[in-house]
Amino acid sequence: MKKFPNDFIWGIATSSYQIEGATAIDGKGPSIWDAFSRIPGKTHNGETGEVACDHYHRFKEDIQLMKNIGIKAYRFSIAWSRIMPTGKETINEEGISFYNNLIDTLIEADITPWVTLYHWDLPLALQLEDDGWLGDSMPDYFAAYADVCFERFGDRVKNWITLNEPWVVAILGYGQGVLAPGRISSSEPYLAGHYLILAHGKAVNIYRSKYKHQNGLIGITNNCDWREPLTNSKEDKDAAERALEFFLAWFADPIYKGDYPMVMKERLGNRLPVFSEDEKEMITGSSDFFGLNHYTTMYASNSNGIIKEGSVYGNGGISKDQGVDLSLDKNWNLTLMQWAVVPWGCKKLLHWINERYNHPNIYITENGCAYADEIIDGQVNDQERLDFYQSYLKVCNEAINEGVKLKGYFAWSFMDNFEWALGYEKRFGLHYVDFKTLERLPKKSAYWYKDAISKNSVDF
Ligand code: PNW
Repeated sequence: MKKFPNDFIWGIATSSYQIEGATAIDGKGPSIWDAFSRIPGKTHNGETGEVACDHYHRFKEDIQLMKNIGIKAYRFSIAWSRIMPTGKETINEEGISFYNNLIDTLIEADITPWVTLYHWDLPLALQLEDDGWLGDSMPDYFAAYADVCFERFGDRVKNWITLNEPWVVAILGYGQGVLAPGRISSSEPYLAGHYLILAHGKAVNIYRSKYKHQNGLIGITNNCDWREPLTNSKEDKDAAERALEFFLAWFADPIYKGDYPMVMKERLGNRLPVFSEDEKEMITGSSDFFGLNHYTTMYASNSNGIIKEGSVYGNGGISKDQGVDLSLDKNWNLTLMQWAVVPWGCKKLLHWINERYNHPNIYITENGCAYADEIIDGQVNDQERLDFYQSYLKVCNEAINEGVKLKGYFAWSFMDNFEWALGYEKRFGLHYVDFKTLERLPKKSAYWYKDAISKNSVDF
């Protein structure tokens, strides 16, 4: 019972802007994150991803570290502007070579590449020329970029994720303005979300029609926290359900059922765009698996829109639109992100997805935690992170035994990296990075993860 299925995928994840560095060499064009992070006040201490972990130059060493802990799958993202400097047409062969070398080195190390096409680093030219995700031409530009990736890398890459967390792009990038491009609006998130879904749909359409012979899988990764009703009242139960619909069903319903949840249509009126019949047909069933990034849980109660934040990012979405108040239990342990450690919330969310979307294959494409790690006597004794992984993987194991088709798990993250607006202070890695020398050091949790992988179990 405590073992994972034999084909369970044990992975680890990163993203391009958070680790690569080398932001302006070998022909790479600027992205919105290069621009945004240079605006004074937008990131912690003015930090940027200019050097980050310098993975661009150290990827071989990094793959060796992955190999050392027995990682079977590595999820990374492609920096769109590294291979298409303006986001359109012109291809930068030096950028293509970098990802070719990365992919080849992974395969030699017996590590399966899982490639995310878009993890937030939009080519700056597309922001300036086409209004970024508010532009109606974006789905076509994204699909054309995806086409280049399938053509150049698809002979070796068999697992594709179109978009990472469209909710974050829409809400934090276009609603709260805390992430690039930094816009603040109560209607733009829903427009951006709409074009993100269509972009995903178009890319999948190209993959399935033009690259069928590559025999790969393609899907999308959405993020969602669990929302637990604060009380047993019908109002609070409805509020928790509504919060999950505004969070996850916003993106997953169109992809699994062809349209936005009714509650969003009712509450948002004309701020929520409408899919045409052709678009509905294109997006329905457009994900081969359910990619889920999950970090935390909050209580939800019915409200008239008073915003109580429980997170450094404000992961509530637009509270007024939902009529939901969020809160934390004071007994819950918090990570450095102020995200509560609530493993049972993860299990409830897995069951919610299993039921609402008709038992899809699920991959947790991110789960992890930030703590203030320090090197003491040459070691990082991150017991809290180890406990976090053990407790979350334990409920994953239980969910599998209860019938949830959870097929794999990717720890966030392989190494400490640039945590967006929060800079380098929030350490999520299984490997410690000294951002002065760029030396990497496996933490205690990395050795634990290695054991879990080798025993295919978390109870030992
Ligand atoms: C994810 N929220 O971001 C991203 O995919 C990673 O790039 C990031 O490093 C990691 O999680 C940790 O933050 C999120 O507010 C950002 O709910 C914000 C939220 C969720 C995920």
